[in-house]
Amino acid sequence: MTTVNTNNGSAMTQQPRSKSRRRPNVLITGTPGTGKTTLAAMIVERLNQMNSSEEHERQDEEEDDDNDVVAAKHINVGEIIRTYKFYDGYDAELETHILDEDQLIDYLDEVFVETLTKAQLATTSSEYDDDENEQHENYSVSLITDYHICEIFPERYFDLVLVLRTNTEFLYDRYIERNYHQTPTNNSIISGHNNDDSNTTATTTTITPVSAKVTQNLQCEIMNVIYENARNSYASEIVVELSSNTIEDMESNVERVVQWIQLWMKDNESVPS
Ligand code: DAT
Repeated sequence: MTTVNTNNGSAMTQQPRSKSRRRPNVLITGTPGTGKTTLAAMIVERLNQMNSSEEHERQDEEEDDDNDVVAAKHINVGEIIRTYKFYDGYDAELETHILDEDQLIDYLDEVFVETLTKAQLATTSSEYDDDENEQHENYSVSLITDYHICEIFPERYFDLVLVLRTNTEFLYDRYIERNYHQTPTNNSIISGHNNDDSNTTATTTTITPVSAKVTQNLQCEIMNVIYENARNSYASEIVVELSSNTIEDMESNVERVVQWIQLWMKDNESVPS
């Protein structure tokens, strides 16, 4: 069993091979703003860069045509929901759409099943000619999925579930940068209004209003909501918390996840499916 230590002292432990996957799938979850999308994109970029260099070395040796093989894909669930409008109403108080889970899972099932099926086809090489095999090889990818709700996905999708954790002071600053605090002007808190009869000059100080969404997200992080949901939805051995407060944390998380994926592949390559 292989273990990679994380930046908060916990460990990412190697689990037995999942079905016929040749590369592991990872879910990155956590409260909005903890860095899921950024981390997922960085992991995918790193894996594809590494894979591309290995491929070029191999092709140089074989004097083969240029043919980059993708090792990982980013499944940005929020973007998919927005693109295909998987909505089931709108919550005005939280200023957010309500997710249509059924439509989303139907869509993702196709992505995950198609990926697995094509990877399986690639392993039964005798049935296919070389060109076709090469195409199927392309589908032996790690799907790096990011979303703030983790309990809606079938367990079988993932080999590792990472829960990003961020101290609320960092999180609050990120929300301010994202303009999450902006609410209609009638919600603004105005103080220090100084107005007298002889002079119409007034001084006003506007205090940044905190929207319901910011409050809810900060509470969610304080109460460990997403970590608890992840622990209740997946085998506890595959759920790992990662600190995501600083750029250094982000870089070390990329390294550790990439290292974990490489070890997973090494440990599983000789195991029959
Ligand atoms: P999420 O996908 O969890 O909503 P994000 O990836 O969009 O979060 O990141 C939100 C912002 O925070 C974005 O401007 C990048 C920044 N950020 C993410 N992770 C960080 C980290 N570990 N340290 C500093 N900034 C980070």
